Amino acid sequence: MSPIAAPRLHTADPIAPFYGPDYGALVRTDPQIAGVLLDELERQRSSLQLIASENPASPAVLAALGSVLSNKYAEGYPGRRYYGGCAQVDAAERLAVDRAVALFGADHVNVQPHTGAAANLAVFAALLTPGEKVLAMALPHGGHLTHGAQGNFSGTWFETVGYPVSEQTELIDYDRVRDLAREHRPKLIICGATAYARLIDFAAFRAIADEVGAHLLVDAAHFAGLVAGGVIPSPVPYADVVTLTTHKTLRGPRGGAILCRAELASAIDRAVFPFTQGGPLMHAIAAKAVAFAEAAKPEFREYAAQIVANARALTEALEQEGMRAVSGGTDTHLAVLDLRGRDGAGVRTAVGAKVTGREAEMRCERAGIMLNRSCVPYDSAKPMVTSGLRVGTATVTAQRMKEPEMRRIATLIGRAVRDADGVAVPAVEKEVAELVGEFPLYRPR
Ligand code: DSN
Repeated sequence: MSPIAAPRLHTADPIAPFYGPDYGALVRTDPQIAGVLLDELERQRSSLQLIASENPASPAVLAALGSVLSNKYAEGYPGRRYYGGCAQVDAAERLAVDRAVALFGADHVNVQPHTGAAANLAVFAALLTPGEKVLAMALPHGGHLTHGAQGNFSGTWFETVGYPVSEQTELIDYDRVRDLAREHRPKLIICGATAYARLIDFAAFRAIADEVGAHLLVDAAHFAGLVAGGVIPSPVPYADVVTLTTHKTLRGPRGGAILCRAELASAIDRAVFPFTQGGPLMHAIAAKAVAFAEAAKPEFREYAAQIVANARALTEALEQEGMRAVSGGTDTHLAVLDLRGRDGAGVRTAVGAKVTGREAEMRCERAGIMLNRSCVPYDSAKPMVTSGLRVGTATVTAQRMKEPEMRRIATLIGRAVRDADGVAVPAVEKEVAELVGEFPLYRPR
C-alpha cells in the first residue's frame, strides 16, 4: 500500500460541528435540516440515553462519516473494483479490515455490510440454501428478528426452530438446545441475542454444532465492544462466523461486519458483494476503521469494564426499585427488567402488575429518560405491549458516569415508572438535567 499523506487540516476545524452549535454550511443552506440536527444533538445532551443498542460515536468517527468518501462508488473489494479512482477508498477499506483482524484475532473480516441485519443476511446466503433449517434463540426470549422471525427473510425463506431459555433460570438451557439440534438437524445454529444479559457458553454451542454437523454463527452485534475491550470471552475461537454491528458497544458508526474462518472467506465475501449488496458505503467503512483503532486503545478496555460494572450497579439498584432482573442480573452492558417484579417470596412488588413495558417506556420518555420496552421470557403480554424494560449502560459510561450515578439513575427510573399521572415529571426532569449537566455528551467548546 502506498504511504498515506499526512492529513491537512483546514482553517475551519472539520469536527467542530459535532461539539458546538454551528453546523456551518448546513445552517446556511438548509436551516430546516440543520434545525433537526441541532434539536437531536440537544435531545441527546439533555436527556438520559439508556437504549442498550445505542452509543455516541466519537467526533473522529462522525468526521469520517460526514466526509467526501460518501461520494465514491467502489463496487468490489480493494484492488478488485469495478470503478476507477479507488486508491483512497481501497486504503480506507484495507485499514478497516486490518484493524478489525487485529482487534478480534479473526482469520478474515468483511467490513462492507451496511447493518447487522445485512451481515446476517449475507451469512445465510453464504452458508444455506432456502428451505434449510436454522436453530436460534426464540425472539420473545431475547433473540433477533434476523434469526428466524416470521416476516423477516430468515423466517420466510428458511425453516427456523427457536430455542427457549429455561423457565426457571431464564438462562440458555444447553441440554434443551442439544435436544432440539438432535431432533431437527439444523444446518446453522445461531447464538447471540438482543435482550439476553448473560454470558454465552460458546464452547457448548461449538460442541452441539459439531455433533449435528451444523455451522455456528455467533451474532455479537450487542457485545462486540465488550469482546474488543477484553471484558467478556471472545466467540472467535469457537464460531465459524461472527457477525457484529459497529455502533453498539463498539461505539463506532452505524454498520455491520463479518468475521470468519479462512475457509469461508470467499463464500462470505461473495455473499456480501455481489449477492446481497452493491456499492459499499466507503464513508461508513472509513468510520469503522476509526472506531476499530479507538477500540484497540487501552482506555477502551477501561471503558468496556466500566460499562459492565455500571450495568451491574444499575440492575441491582433497579431491583431495589421493585423491578425484577430477568435471569437474576447481568454480565454485559444490558439488563432486562420484569415489571411484574416479585420479591424473594414470589409476592408482587410496588411496580409489579401496575404498568406494562409500553406504558413504562412512555412514562420514562416524558421525564427525559430514553429506554425501551422488552418482552420478558414467557411474557403473556403482546410484543407491542410487553411486561418489561431493557436498559443499557454504553452511553452513560461514555459520558464517564460510574456506579454512584447508576444508583441515581435507578431512582429516577423508579420514580418515572411509578408516576401514573405525571405529577413527578418536572422534578424527575430537573434531576435528569442536573445529572447530564454534570456528565455532558459532546461537551460544547
Ligand atoms: N434494534 C437492535 C436492538 O435494539 O437491539 C437490534 O437490531
